Amino acid sequence: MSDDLSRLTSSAYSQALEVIAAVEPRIAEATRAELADQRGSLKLIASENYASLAVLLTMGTWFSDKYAEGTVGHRFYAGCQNVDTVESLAAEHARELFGAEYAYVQPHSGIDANLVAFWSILAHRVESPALEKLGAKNVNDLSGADWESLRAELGNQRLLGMSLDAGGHLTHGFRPNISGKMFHQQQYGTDPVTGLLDYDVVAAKAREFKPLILVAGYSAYPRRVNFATMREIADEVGATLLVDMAHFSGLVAGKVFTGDEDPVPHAHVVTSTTHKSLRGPRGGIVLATEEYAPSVDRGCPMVLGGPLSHVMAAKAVAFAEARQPAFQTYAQQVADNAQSLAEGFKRRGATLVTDGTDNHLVLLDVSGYGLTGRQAESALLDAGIVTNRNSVPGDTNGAWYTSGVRLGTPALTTRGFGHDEFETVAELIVTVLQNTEAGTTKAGGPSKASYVLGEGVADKVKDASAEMLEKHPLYPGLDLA
Ligand code: DSN
Repeated sequence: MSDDLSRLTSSAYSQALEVIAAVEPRIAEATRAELADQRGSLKLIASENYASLAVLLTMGTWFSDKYAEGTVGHRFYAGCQNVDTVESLAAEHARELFGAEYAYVQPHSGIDANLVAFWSILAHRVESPALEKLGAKNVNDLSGADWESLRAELGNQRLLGMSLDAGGHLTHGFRPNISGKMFHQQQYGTDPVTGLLDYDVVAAKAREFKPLILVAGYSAYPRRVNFATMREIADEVGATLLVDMAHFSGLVAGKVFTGDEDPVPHAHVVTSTTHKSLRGPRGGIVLATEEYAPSVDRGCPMVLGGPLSHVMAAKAVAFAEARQPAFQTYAQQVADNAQSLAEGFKRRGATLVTDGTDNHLVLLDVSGYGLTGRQAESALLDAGIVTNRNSVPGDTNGAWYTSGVRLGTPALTTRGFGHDEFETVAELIVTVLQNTEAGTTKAGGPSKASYVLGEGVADKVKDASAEMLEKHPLYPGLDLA
């Protein structure tokens, strides 16, 4: 951004915050504080990033005020001509970016995108054939008995996905999530020794369970997936392959994952968030083949509330950014930096799930330091390092305390961190963990939450981070002082 534009943007933000402060000063204050916190800490949450100012600014407009349930040219409200422009453009950019036959840009989040995908697959694979058999045009034409039998059939389908502790997402059939309640679900894990996906085991499970939907994709698996093989497995058992690429869509867009590692040519339906490695606004998308397009298109109002038109506009801006060659350089750097981080840990004797990474994230098993994930996460936060605790395969500490910490490189790569900085990040994290001890409960027993961080460690680590953070400022030129 040129100096002139930076000055204008700073001034625009300062004035906008004054407008907000005139109504609710505490929100203006929290907004300033959030920028200061994000600027002053090492953000290593694998699912977070920093969207560009163009993306952020696009979200703050009057498109927020418009209702537009339905689809382009087919709305349940009048006056949607400008929303149509926005939605068409966002979908066009998404199709071009990912080489997809069809793109649906309305989902408000990744969970919403997965719900749209589930119901579109159910509509296409179960509802439509049932209606055809009964000679009905839509469900309203069905008699009470036929409707009840269709409802029972819709509720009797099977889904096979990756288990949460192996790195799958809670929407991939985890029992406490709606996906685990909507479907008869089973899950596949990873090899107990290597921590890697074993496609023969997935295939054997699929043959035995015969799912309607095979879900591939992950939130905390530090490796790439062969989607061509997953499609072969799906085809063999008659399943629809749904890939949730929420975490790694930036690496797909940036052409780091190509061929068998690119889900789009292999899956029937692909879902994603738009704010993680893809670096757009918070939201979701669904990509699909022409075959599934009509049922995905029914996402709103079947599953979703009215589209967030201001966010769809920001998606269009973010996708336009991701179509630039610079995004490919960024995505490659995200993967290279994850390698540097993993190597830095390994040299310092840390234990990594799967012994490394080949995507954007590293899953550190902290049990060797005598800590739970929760204790490690809290101690790191004290030292200005923002991470999230995460289960590791076979975790005995459960999903609340966990035994791991998940670390991702997308955000700090956006700030310009490279190999040397991630080497230092590994060093700082290991320093914190080596200097943290598990605490005790009030009654004096072992605690999974409390911890004691060695004196002076947090300040030492913060000083070392400050040097790197100052060298790679967040939103350089944006001065809100
Ligand atoms: N919250 C996202 C993540 O951190 O992976 C997924 O729900």
